[in-house]
Amino acid sequence: MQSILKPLLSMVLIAGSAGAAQAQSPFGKPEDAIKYRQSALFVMGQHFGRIGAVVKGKRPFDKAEVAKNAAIVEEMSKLPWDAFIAGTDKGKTQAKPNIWTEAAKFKSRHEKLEQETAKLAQVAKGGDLDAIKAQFGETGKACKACHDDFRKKD
Ligand code: ASC
Repeated sequence: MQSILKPLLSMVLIAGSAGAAQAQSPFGKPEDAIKYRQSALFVMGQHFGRIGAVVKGKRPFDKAEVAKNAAIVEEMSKLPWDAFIAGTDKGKTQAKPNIWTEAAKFKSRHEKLEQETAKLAQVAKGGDLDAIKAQFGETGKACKACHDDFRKKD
């Protein structure tokens, strides 16, 4: 009896822990993870673009508005990364498979972005347009560095 129960028990335990590991993902479906990260990146792009319009002189400089946009950019820049879960290089996504094979490089890229957006939010609060322009440029470089390596062109 012992000899039958033991392997059965270990099978149950293995199945249980696999279930627990899967339950760690907050996303119901892989498509939801893709939609989530695209949504955060889209909102970030919209608000970054509004600052860009000011930087390019296409929209009047309103200090409070720029600060608000920069705070949203900072917050959004924290969100997409946990949604790059395994298996989500397939489907409606421009994510390149090397996100998962060069994970450390991808992490350093998004951490750089998060640092630059935090600086942008800080500088925007100060209200110095020249400083905002400079930090807008640095933040854009961080966007581009990641896109160049990890986003499909199409
Ligand atoms: C944007 C936007 C991006 C970045 C990138 C910067 O406004 O939507 O993805 O800037 O183009 O190089």
